[in-house]
Amino acid sequence: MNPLPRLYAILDAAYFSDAGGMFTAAEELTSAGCTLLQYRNKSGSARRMLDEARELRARLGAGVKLIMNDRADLCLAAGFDGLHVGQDDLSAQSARRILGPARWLGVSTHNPEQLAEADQTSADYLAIGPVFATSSKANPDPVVGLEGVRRARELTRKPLVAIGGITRANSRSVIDAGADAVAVISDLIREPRKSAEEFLRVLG
Ligand code: 3NM
Repeated sequence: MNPLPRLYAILDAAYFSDAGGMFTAAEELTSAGCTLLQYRNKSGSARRMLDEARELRARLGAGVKLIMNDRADLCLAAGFDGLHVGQDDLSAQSARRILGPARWLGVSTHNPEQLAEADQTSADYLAIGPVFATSSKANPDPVVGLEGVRRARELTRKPLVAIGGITRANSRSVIDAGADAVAVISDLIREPRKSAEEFLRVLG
């Protein structure tokens, strides 16, 4: 896989009152220069998720990498570039069997043990979090802090994505602690274009 861009935007359907708002946000993010987006929808039906994912694929150029959260079937059906799985989703091995070798596979981890285990899989990148307190995830794991990012960096040579409570104000410290990229939900929502531009400026 190519090196990860520094900014990994997550479009969480729960933050948008309608799909149109999410599509507009996606277009603003990509026009600001964001090239990696994840579609996350923890409550929608499969049919609705596929419709929304296909619309994102159709609207965003081929230069934008689209990652599906959790659902390998919808990743393939929507023509997405990769899949992101958590600790309670398909295992990396099962996901890889469905995805094939070319699509990206990311795995969420929340402590050194999970990270070391995921490092042994065919995952293309690993995520560590929550780095800081977050209100975007139900029942988040304990905060790992910048120290958790440093520790994760020591444990893997795979590209490392930090997630959880990351903002324009603290993102540089997360990269300096060893993350290759930051994944962000809430600090991109209010003004997607402006926020993405500012993230890319501080992370550049
Ligand atoms: N996963 P925000 S934290 C989706 O720890 C997600 O793996 C996490 O949202 C993890 O940028 C998180 O608004 C929420 O804090 C990230």
